[in-house]
Amino acid sequence: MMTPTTSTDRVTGRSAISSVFTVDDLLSEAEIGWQTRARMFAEQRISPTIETDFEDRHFRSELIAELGAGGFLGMHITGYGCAGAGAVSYGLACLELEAADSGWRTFVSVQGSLAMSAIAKFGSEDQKKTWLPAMASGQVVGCFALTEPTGGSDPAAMTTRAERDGADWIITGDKRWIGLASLATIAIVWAQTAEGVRGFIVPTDTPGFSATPITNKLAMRASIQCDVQLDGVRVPESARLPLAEGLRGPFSCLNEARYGIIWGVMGAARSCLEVAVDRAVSRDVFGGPIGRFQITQEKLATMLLEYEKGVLLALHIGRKKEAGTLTPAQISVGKLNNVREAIAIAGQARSVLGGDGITSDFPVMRHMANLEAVRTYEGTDEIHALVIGRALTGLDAFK
Ligand code: TGC
Repeated sequence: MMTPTTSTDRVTGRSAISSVFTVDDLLSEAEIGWQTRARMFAEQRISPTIETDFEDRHFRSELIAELGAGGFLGMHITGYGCAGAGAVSYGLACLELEAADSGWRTFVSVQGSLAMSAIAKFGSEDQKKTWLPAMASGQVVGCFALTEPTGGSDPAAMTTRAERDGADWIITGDKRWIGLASLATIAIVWAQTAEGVRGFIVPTDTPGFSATPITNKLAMRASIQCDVQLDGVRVPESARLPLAEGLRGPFSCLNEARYGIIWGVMGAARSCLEVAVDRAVSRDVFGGPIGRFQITQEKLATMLLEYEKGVLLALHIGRKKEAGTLTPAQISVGKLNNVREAIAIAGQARSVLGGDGITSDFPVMRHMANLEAVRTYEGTDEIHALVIGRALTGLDAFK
């Protein structure tokens, strides 16, 4: 039986942080319950081995069924075996998982926000019944094949094509950075067709489908990202997502994943801040704890400010999502700000730790590396800045 290691400091971590800042009083009991369960899972099942998993490039797939049993896979989807939790509950779970490692929050994002959301939003009733319950339990893993090797920022330029051949479709093309593809049972593949972009549920054992893990990553080493080849992959019309028409389809799924990132990266930031506070009082320099120096305290205060603002921003965005009023530009505000500030917090934490900060004795360098990947996927800083710029000016500056 798992027991929580803390009972009163759910969002903010240790008491030194929560004594300055807590948002628990803005959360419901149900939300706190989801967060507590995610925290227990992260602390007890992910954290004990994460440094060696990261070092060894090892994704512990045996945890997938446990995440499913905990209700964390597609937890924001209602029906079809999914938990039907609110957006804030989902965000809090993302925060706790990413406090352990971005790779595990990414797994939950790819499975729930991308692959399962694509089916829930755009699938037929048959497709939902076939796939969603099995994906919610973790029995079936899905991946989301959108990005291509020439770059991920401009999906409108995708070269993967699906051509009609009688009652079937033949899909050909290359995808890159596709999370989980080598262990997935199905891939949601986005391809250009004569009628525009369409999505397909492709069983990964279909002849012509292959996935090769990218092994030379210096970030996200405890998770899997792949190159995918589709070489004349034949699927029936029943594999097409009937309600997905144009790029609005994959972009709607990216909105879901970007939302989870807004919360998740604050978990990585909290982990770094906790370590920095600990070391500020336990690491002696010039005859006493480094935390007695004003520069160190200024660093800790700056980290806390940005962490606190990031959590409040995530909560505000979460409430807007629950109200059904959240816009893509608001998601860009959250993703750009929170990833940027999480990276800054990790950098400040690293400096408080001195040379120890670059070792795996502490999680900080691992979080820093992971956050660089998170900064790049689901829309780079530059893309989100331009989405915000367009919302402010009405002018499109992408090309
Ligand atoms: P444009 O091409 O003109 O618009 C196409 C249609 O899409 C609509 N749209 C959106 N709909 C919902 N949510 C959004 N956020 C949307 N953004 C655009 C748009 O209204 C239009 O609809 P319609 O019906 O009029 O045709 O595109 P745009 O000018 O609106 O957007 C340009 C830009 C640069 C913002 C967009 O291309 C973009 O977001 N690029 C970044 C893509 C990105 O994030 N790629 C990384 C994905 S990460 C990944 O694939 C790996 S999966 C994770 C893993 O496996 O680990």
